[in-house]
Amino acid sequence: MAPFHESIDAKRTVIRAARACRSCASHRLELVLALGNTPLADALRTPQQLNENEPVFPLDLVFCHDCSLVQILATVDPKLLFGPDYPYFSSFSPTLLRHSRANVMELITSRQLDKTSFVIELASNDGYLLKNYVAEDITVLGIDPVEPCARAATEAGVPTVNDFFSLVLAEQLAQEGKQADVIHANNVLAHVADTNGFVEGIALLLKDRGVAVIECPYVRDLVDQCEFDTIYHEHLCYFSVTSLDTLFRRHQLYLNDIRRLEIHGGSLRLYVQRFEHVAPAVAAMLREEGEAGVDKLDYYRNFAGAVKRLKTRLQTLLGDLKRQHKSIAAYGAAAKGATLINYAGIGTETVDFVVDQNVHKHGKYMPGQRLPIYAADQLLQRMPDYVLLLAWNFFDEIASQQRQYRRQGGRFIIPVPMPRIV
Ligand code: DWN
Repeated sequence: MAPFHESIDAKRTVIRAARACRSCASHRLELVLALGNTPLADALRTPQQLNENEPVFPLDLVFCHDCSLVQILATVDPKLLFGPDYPYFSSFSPTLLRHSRANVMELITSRQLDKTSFVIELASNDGYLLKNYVAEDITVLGIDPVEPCARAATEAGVPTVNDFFSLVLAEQLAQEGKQADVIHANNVLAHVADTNGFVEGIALLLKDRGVAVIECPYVRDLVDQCEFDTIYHEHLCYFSVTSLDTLFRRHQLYLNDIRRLEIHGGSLRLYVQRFEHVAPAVAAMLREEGEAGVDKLDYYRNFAGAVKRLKTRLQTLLGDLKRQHKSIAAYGAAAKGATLINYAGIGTETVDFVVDQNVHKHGKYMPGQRLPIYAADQLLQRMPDYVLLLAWNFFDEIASQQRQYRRQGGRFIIPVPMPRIV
């Protein structure tokens, strides 16, 4: 494994190490899981960077005793996390495209959106979701800080502001009269350094009867399914309904409806509005969380142990296969994959290469372990005996796509919630 080095500027790029809750500012934070000094999960290495120092940052998951928000302590500069080399383009996941289109079409019907409506998406990526509104002649505005994503969206016909969403930008848009009937914010609320400013900005940009439709990973799936690999520096918060409800009410926003989703290993879809009209589904989930103790530290006490057991089981499984002289590759140069391989120390001595359909990742190397990344067709070309599924959240899609690999005897290793061969 390539040496980790505390890069000379690492300290300057941690913009917040204070031990205060990101939501309620409480100092009553308790450690749940320490994953150690870890490279940035989406900071793929180019061939030229292989001999350079790779910045690593502490990855410590803590629980707030006052508002029950689970979060990491370090905040890495967003400009470093979501710079021009950020490799994640949503449109490379067909499952995500279908999921997003269904969400849009349902909202167009349920909210009777038409040519007079206005829809904003925060972290709109490459226009993967908003393009569905454009096709229905509904006016949209994307906001995304990653220049290549914003460019791809604009080229796809989705007007996009290339910037981070913030309270300042929200104030500017509101002054321009750009309040929205619908605001989408998928997999971004957990990513922002200024959690309260982000939510306040949503409140400012929503029309009185508008709705913010927000998707984020659900902390119960993280804990119950041992999805520790979804912990990385881009994900600052790990939300429960309890912590979300507290956060929104602080800004006179109300979690009026909710859905549990399978996407990304288990997520929540939140329907947030400026008036209170809470559906029974929200009350039920809040009650269930209270009964399960999600708002208490005890609920998280066994998580670290479960993660360590998963790591040992995976290391043993892979070690046994290597002792049998089996060849192993991996599928999905995913951010979660970087957490998994670096925490479990899975390097090129075990995994020969990773494949991915995202062309922007080809020819690069996974952070830390520096596994080479190739196009997905290399699985059939090279026929490894086993493939560690780093993008396990898309198993159905990938298994279907790789039917021929499996027909020819290839087997997948699914790492969570417990490593198993299928
Ligand atoms: O929050 C985030 C989640 C939503 O997406 C971001 N901060 C970063 C990113 O996390 P991730 O990289 O773990 O997400 P995915 O979408 O689980 O990554 C899947 C990877 O697998 C992508 O690189 C695309 C690739 N893929 C593929 O090669 N073939 C995906 C599918 C469905 C496929 O068929």
